[in-house]
Amino acid sequence: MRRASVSKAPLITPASTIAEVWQHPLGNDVLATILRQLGRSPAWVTNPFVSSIRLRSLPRLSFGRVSEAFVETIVRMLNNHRDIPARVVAEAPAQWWQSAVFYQIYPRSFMDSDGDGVGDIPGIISKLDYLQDLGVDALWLSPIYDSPNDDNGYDIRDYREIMREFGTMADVERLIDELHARGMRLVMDLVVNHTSDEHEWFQRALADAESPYRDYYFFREGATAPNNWTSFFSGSAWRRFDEEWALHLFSSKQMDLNWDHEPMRREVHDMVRWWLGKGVDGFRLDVINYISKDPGLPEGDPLIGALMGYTGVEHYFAGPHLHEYLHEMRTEAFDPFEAVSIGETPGVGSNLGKLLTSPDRGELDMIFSFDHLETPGHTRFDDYHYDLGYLRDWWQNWQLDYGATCWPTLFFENHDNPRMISKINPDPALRVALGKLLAVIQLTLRGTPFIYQGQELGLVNVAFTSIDQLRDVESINLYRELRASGESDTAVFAKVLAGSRDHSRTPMPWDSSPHGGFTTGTPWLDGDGDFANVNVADASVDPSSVLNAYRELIALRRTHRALTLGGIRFLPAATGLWCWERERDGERIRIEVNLTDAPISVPVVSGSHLFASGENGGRLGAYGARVTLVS
Ligand code: TEU
Repeated sequence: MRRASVSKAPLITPASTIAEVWQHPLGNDVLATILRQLGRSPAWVTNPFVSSIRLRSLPRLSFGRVSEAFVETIVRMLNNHRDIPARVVAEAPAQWWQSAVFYQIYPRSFMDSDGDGVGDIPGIISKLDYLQDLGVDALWLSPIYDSPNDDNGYDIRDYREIMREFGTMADVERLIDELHARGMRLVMDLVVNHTSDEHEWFQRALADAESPYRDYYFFREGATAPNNWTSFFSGSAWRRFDEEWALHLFSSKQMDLNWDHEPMRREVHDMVRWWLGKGVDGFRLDVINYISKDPGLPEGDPLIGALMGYTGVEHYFAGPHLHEYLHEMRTEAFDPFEAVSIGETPGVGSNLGKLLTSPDRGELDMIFSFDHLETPGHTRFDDYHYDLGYLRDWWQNWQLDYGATCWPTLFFENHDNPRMISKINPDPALRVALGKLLAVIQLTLRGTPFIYQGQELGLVNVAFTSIDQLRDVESINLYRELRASGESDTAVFAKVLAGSRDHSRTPMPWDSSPHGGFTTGTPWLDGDGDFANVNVADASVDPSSVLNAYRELIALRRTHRALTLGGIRFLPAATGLWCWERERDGERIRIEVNLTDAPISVPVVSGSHLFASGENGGRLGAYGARVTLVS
C-alpha cells in the first residue's frame, strides 16, 4: 500500500502559541482530550488571552504546575505527528469490512461445551447458527491463545498454542472452516504491546542477561523504579526482579514488548503471517497505539498524570515510531493476505485517527476510539447517567469530519466496559426501549457496527454485592489500592462496581435453565440470575424483543445498501431528537430517534416504515425510533 505525500503542520516550538497548538491536528486532539477530562468547552483555550499564550510561558504562568519537561514533551509529541490527514482521499474501493456487521465474543463467557464452567471453541461452534440467524458477518474473538489468565487471555504465554480451557488448534481450524462455509469471517485479537511474564521470550530474557531476548522487553537496573509511570491496573508500571526492573503498563504479569528492537518486530510479523496462513481474516490489535515509547522512557508529568489518571501516558499513547511500525507490520504481514486491521487505540482522537486509518496511509483499516463512552469530566468508575445528547454531538462530528476521510467503527459495548443501557438509564421499564434505540443508532449510522455478546439481548449491569464476586484484575487491584488509601469498603466497592469490566463478562444467557444454559458446571464468573428474565430462547420467540429488533435492523442493512455504504447527512431536529438520512443510488432512508425518556412529537414523514420502536403516529415515545424509506 503506497503512502501518499501529505502536507505537514508547522513545526511546534516552545515559542508556539496555544492557538498554534490548537491548529495542529494532534495538538487539537490533545487539547480536546484535556478539555473533556476537565469538563470544559473549547472556549477555554480559544479565547484571545489563552490562545495567545506561548508554550514557554506556561511554567511561569502556572507557577510551576506545568513543568518545562511537559512543554518539551508536547513539542516533541506534536512534531512526531506533523502529517496533515488528507481531507478526502479518492473513493477507495469498497471493502467487505465496511458493510459487515461484527460480533465480539468473549470466549470465556460465551458457551461452555464440556462443563468446566469456562466457555470454549466447540461452544462457539455450537452457536454459529444463532449468530448467522442474527445476521452477523464476522466474529472478533477476544484472545484464545495459551495464557495464565492474569488478564483473561490478554497476557499471552504462547501465540501459537490455544488456551487449554478453550480447546485445541483443531477446534480453531474447525471454527475457521465452519465460519467460511457460512460466508462468515474470523478476526482474532492481536496482543503485541506486551506478553505474559510466562512467555518463553521473557523467561529466557530474565534467566540470562546476555540473552538475545533481553531487548525484547524494557529491563532497567537500579535500586528504585526507573520512572514514575503508573500501571492501568494500579500501582507502578515497573515490576522488580532481583536487581532490575521490567516495564508493564497493565498487570504485573503483562510485560511490555520493546518495539524499537527489530528482531522482536520480525517475530510478531512471522506470527501474524502464520495465523493469516491458517485462514484468519484479520486482527483487532490490542492497545496498538502504545507500542512506540519515547526514547529514554522519561518521567511522566504529574499534572497530566493527575488529569488522565495514569502517569506517563504522554510518553507512549502516540510515540515517535508509531506510524512507521504500523506501516511496516501492514506491509510485512497484513497486506500479503489482504487482512483487515482494527486498532484498539485508547486516547486517540479524530485527527490522529485519520493518520492511522486514512486509506492512503497504509497503517490500519479502522480504529476503536473510546471518547464517546464517557461524558466530559467523567471516568468509567464514576456512577453517573450518561447523556445521549453528548453521544449525538460527538458521533455527529466524527461521522462528518473523520468519516469524510476514514471509515468509522460503531460500538457501545465491549469486554472492557459496563453495559450501555445501565449507563444511560437503569430503569427496568425502559430497558427494551433503550436496547432498541441503541440498535437503531449503531446499525444505521455510517460505519462498521461491532455488537458485543449479549448487547443484542439488551443485557444490563450485574447486581454484584461484594468484591469477592469479581474476577477482573483491574477491578480487584483498584479495590485493593483504594482500600489501602483508607476508604471504606462500601465507598470503594461502589466506585469499582460503577466501572467494573465484569459487568460485561458474565455468562451469555441462552435460556432460563441454571446458569442460563451457559454451562452444566459452575461458571468461572457468576451473574445475578438475570438470565431468568432475559435470554436467547425467550427473546427469539418474542416479536417485541431487543433481539428481534437487531435481527430486523441487520436484515434491513442487507436489503438497503444506503444503510451500509450510503452517504449520511444530519437534519435539524428539536431538542432531544436526532435525525439523519442515509442515501445511495437514489434510495433515501430517514432515521429519527428520541434520545430522552419523554415522548416527543415527530411529524410522520411520507414514505414506507422500515422499522419503528415506541412510535405512535406523530409521536416517538421514550427512547423511541423510526426508520422510514422516503424515496
Ligand atoms: O484494553 C486497554 C484499554 O484501553 C482498557 O483496558 C483500559 O485501558 C482499561 O480498562 C483502563 O481503563 C485492552 C484490552 O481490551 C483489555 O481487556 C486488556 O486488559 C488491556 O488492553 C491489556 O491487554
